[in-house]
Amino acid sequence: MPDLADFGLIGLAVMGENLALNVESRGFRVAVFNRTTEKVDALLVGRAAGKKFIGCHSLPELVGSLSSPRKIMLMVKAGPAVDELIEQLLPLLAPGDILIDGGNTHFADTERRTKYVESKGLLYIGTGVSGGEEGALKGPSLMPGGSPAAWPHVEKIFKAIAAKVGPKGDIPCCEWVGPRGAGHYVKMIHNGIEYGDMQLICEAYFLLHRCLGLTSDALYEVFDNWNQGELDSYLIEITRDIFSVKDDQSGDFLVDRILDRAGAKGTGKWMSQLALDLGVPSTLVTEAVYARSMSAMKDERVKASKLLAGPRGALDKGDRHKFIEQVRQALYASKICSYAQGFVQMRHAAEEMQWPLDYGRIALLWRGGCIIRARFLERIKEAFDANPKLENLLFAPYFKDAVERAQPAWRRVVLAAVDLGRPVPAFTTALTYYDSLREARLPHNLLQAQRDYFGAHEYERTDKPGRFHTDWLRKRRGPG
Ligand code: 2AM
Repeated sequence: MPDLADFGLIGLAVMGENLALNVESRGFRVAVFNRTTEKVDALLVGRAAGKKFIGCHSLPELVGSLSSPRKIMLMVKAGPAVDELIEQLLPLLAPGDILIDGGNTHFADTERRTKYVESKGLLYIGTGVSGGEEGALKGPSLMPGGSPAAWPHVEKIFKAIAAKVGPKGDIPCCEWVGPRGAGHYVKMIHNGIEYGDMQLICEAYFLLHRCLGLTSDALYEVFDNWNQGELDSYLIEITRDIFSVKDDQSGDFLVDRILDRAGAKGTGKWMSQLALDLGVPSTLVTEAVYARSMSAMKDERVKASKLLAGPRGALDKGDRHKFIEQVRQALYASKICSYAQGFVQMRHAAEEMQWPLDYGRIALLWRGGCIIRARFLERIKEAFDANPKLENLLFAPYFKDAVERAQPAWRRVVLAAVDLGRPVPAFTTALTYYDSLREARLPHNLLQAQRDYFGAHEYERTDKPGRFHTDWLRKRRGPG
């Protein structure tokens, strides 16, 4: 039956609609459904007019218009809507059919749903989709995980719609990530790294703007310059562009008119919560989430700015070029620590969840399409190619050398910020991470003594194996 569709898509909000148009544009016939069916009709007479679309007004109609095995992608609000749709679809589908969730889903839900859908004889994919509205339409980064048997059936379509990179522009930013929730976990790490990158860029801006007095015109030049070198990335590029946009009404630079109160949709928080659960220090994403929380406390900050004393310094303009270069280096070194933390968290999660992840290939998935796309991701791939068991990116020669080179400038910038009373939580926590990692002996010998003193938690010794308890009260020096 030549008229059956190759791919079904449910949920025609902006991301879903753009993704459906993307699939169709690569030569596939697409069947679409949306709960509010007016959206289906609007799409069919609008952007999809004259294209290979089948508009459906019910789930049975959608299922009936798909070739076998059916591939149905859900682009609906993450959470109960996905479970509801799975329940409605299961009785309509046949063994071997494939359900795909492309939403911003918590990985644990995808773990559970993969097992559930497989228990019903069907296949399931939870895929990260990054790149926003434009990425969805022109080529996102795709991070699919779930039932391995589903992959050969969707690989062609997924790779066709994904962003392409490489010298010939033919390498798709899409590879099978791993079983069950692995794809959504990797997408969450991507988003957490994005939080860190954005916070680091904001701290660089803050220092240059507030301490050095650079205006948007000058900041445009600085970011344009940074984008030519090792910081070359989408986020640096759009930051540069932001500094060129004026407010229509006032004629001022628009960024200066924007309220400094940030929102968040929650994936950064998930990464931070899961890092705590795993016991791994993903401090950059955590500081980035807290920094957004601080930003949201606008009223308290305005009050405190009049109440609490402290330096509010500026830098000597004479050192301008030197300071700009120091901030660039601090940003690069901090960014490396942030990615190191993200990959460490992924490795620990993969061990716990028993996902065989290929970290080099994951880095390549982020080279195009997505928000953190950057030149330096190739270096991460090379580091994992050289040592697939790499414990920390900072141990790879390229990153070790880069951070060592940037280190004097990085320390100067953190010192300057502390001195001038300007908060740079991500720069600071990155440096603390680096210094903690370098410390073969931390002060937690004392902490273990404290825990044993008040709670008999026992301690280990440096000179012999076993667990020990001391009666600290009896042995301590008496008062006076
Ligand atoms: P709607 O247009 O009918 O609201 C983003 O919210 C997308 O998810 C929209 O396409 C929305 O459909 C869809 N959506 C949200 N909750 C849903 C549910 N419980 N069942 C089906 N679609 C849902």
